[in-house]
Amino acid sequence: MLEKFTAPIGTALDRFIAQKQEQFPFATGELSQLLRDIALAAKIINREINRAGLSGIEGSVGEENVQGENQQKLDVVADVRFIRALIKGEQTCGIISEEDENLIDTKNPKAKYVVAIDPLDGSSNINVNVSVGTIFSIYRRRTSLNTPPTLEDMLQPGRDQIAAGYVLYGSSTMLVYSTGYGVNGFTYEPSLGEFFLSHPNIKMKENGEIYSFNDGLYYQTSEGIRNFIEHCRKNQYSGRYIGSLVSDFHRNMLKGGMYLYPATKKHTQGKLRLMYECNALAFLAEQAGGMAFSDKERILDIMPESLHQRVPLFIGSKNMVKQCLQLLNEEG
Ligand code: AHM
Ligand code: MG
Repeated sequence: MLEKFTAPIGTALDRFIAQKQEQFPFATGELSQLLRDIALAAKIINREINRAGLSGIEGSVGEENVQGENQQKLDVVADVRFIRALIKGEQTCGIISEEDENLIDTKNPKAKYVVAIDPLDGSSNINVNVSVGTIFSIYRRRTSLNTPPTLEDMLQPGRDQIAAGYVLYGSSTMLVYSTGYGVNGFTYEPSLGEFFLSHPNIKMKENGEIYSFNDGLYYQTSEGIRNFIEHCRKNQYSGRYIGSLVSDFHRNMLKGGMYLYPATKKHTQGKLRLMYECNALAFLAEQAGGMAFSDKERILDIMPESLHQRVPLFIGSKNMVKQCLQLLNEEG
């Protein structure tokens, strides 16, 4: 019954969240409030991104983040805004973020949930006005209420996510999320300051014809990966790579396709982070009927070992991912 829950196109996000909550007689409303907090953070970040070029806050702040990458100023802004919205919302006891080395204690020990975020993914694209995104995963804490959050609360496998989603700051701003009963997409109407349901119950085609891969990495990858790329080329699939994971994933989910970031000579464990990039998108991919693997293992089954762990990512239309994994296996 829950699987089939839909609302008419045009339903406001707040109303959608409330209607969905009504389906669970014992729901306390805390997750609903947390989703609203995330939507609020998305609106604030959206505002900052839209005025980035004008306000002079565009560009690099000159510091490096914990990944050793040059941090864009908007990364910092998005990080601060997001964390503040979650702290004020009081539903989150702990947060991990791409921009922060350690677990953040929100000082809300009564809160049931922990959140993993990449506040602004693809931020190297900001200076050239290309779409970027926010990625989030929500888990129920494992330690007792009224105690500080610990690593045990954060280092959970992706299959235990309660909800996950992303915000895409593109030609329109969209919030796409799932609480485990399908994937729904909401488009932001700036003049009303509200998200409205525009893409109900998104399903990913089983056979995609788009591959998203940084072709410059071709000779840095394994023979199996090169064989898969050759397979895509021979079949005249379209190569589409924005270099902004949320945007590439979003397009592939709507049109059918696959994104891959394998292990390379430079990034021997892959480049993308399990906790706040791969898990959320893997959750959405599976909810939409797609697939997400890391070499041999399902992304959602990986037991995380550290907060900023990287893994190879193969995600998208089921048959494309299977074909890729088969060629990787044949490689031996
Ligand atoms: P970021 O979190 O530092 O922005 O890095 C993640 C991004 C993804 O959005 C994108 O798909 C990938 O890195 C692009 O990497 P590359 O430039 O190596 O192809
Ligand atoms: Mg990122």
